[in-house]
Amino acid sequence: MKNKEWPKHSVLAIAVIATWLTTYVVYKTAFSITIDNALQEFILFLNPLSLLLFAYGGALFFKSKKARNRYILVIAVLTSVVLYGNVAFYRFFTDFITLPVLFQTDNFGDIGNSAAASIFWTDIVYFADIIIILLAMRFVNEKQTAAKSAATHRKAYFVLSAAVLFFNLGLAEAERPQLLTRSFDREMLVKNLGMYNYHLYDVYIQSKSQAQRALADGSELTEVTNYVRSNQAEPSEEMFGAAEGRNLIVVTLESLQTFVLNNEMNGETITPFMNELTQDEDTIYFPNFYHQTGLGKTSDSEFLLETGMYPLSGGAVFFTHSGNTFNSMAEKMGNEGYATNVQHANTKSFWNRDMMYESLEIDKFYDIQSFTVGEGEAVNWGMKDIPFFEQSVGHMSEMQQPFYTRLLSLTNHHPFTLDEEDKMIDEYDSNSGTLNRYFQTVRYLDEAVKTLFEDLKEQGLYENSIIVMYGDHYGISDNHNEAMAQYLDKEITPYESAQLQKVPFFVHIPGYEEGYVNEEIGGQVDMRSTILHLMGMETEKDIQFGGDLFSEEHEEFVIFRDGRFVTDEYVYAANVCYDIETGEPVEDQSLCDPYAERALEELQYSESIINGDLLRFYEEENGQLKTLDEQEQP
Ligand code: GP9
Ligand code: MN
Repeated sequence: MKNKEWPKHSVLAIAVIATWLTTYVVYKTAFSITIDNALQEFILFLNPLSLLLFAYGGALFFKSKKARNRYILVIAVLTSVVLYGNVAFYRFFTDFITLPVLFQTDNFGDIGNSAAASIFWTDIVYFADIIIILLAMRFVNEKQTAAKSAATHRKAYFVLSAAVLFFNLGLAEAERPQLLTRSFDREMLVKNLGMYNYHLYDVYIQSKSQAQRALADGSELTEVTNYVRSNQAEPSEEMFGAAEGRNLIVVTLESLQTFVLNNEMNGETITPFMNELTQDEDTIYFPNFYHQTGLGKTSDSEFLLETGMYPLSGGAVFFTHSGNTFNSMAEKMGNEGYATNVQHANTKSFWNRDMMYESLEIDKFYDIQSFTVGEGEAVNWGMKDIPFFEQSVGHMSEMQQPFYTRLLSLTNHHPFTLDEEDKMIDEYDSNSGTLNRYFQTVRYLDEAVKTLFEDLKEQGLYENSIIVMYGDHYGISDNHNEAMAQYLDKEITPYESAQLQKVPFFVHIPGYEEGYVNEEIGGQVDMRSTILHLMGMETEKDIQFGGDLFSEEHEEFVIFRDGRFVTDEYVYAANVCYDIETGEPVEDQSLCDPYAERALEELQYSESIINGDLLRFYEEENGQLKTLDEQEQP
């Protein structure tokens, strides 16, 4: 081999290929990454390449072979450390490393210990690329001219690397639209961008939020607190404490919009059980309730519920600010002796829930690992709602009481597919398969809610609980307006589209007996104070933007995350001020101006709290700003 002359840059090429293949083999052996089709497999295979080309490409700038080899080795070691670090971490946490886990000091002990326990000498195979590279450096005899390369060659090399990167990003976008703006899930990021690009992206996201945090000093809070105080609504005397001491069960109804309730599709009832609930003597049903989520979808609705603050306009706050201090509903319930948890049959890293739930002080997360998915019990995104609810109730019967548990349903999720045996009504017939199938999955969700109520009764958990249910966000986007217009038999104007953002909100208190339909206009930001007051807990010292829907002083003013809003008189959408009754633009368009200004102001206050992590400067017990020495050091 010594005598044979290898082409220029052979060592570089070998290094790129060796680390690329090692990474792919590690993907396939050390992690369980779900692959559904050949394209996903191809993206997974391709994704380490772009970063490796760039990183190893630095070698083209070295004059001496020795220095160049040293550089290549440094890159090989760095990439191996990143890769292997994730392998060891994954063994214990079934998740990929994200910067905040390394910096959360209370995590540190855990990580150190468990990482150490997860290291075996056979792991040397994960460093196979380094061994190959060392051998190449020793035995590959490159042409003598193989020193620094010409500038034009280098240029071509980096253009090619960029092309690989964009090709990869293009495929990722096709496979998972809005991956970067929404950052769904670490597994999905690794799967589509690759381990190395994912870490760069993670560093970018985290440092951006850290920089904003570092600039805040708490003084901004005075203004925010004044605003919040001046808009506060006194709890309703009648409803305050109506569910005191009971277990609290909050059910997130995936993608459920209000338009399907008390409605028919080709003569068939879509939600028979929930329709009954709207008329039930133990239920207060809110038909004029809107979702306020942004790109973070379900996770944004959870954020609204737990914090009474608005999510962010870009990206999911669950991802970007999971290290913040919050004063969540779970924390308050926990302080009153409640066991708090969330149940959701999905991977725990989806929406970064595993990290965010710690910050929200939710005691326990029953993720997919806590459920047994039997034969035929999975469809679409995972476990079907009926067995999911059944097992969730099983968990409840083991919980310390009183508990606050949240159930996140999943079957009624885009693309709304079902097994034949679960289809209880026909498809609709329009040009949108999505809308056509939606009615069937909604019907299934309705059935699942019915079984949930039955299961709770069977387990003796019903009487002593309060069940709150809300739709998390729209299921049918504006892309299906034509089909929607056909179904609703009216044109979908911006006004109608805003009205379609209504999601159901139910408050069900067994034994209440005075149920009614509450026409109050409200939104998800109101859930926190509404529920806490029902549980008999004060919120007057809390920093939150919503108000108690039962309060006389509740203001009918719902601000959407994208700046649209609804009041008792107007609907503001697409920069037009509509009359809420007629759906026609009002003559004097300036009537919406004062609200538009306030909507913006309120969203900005909420955003400033999140970006500056301002609640770390706030003492929720006494409603005061923390003095300088009480403030934790950043
Ligand atoms: C995923 C589930 C659905 O865990 O919450 O998320 P979505 O896409 O609706 O935000
Ligand atoms: Mn959702």
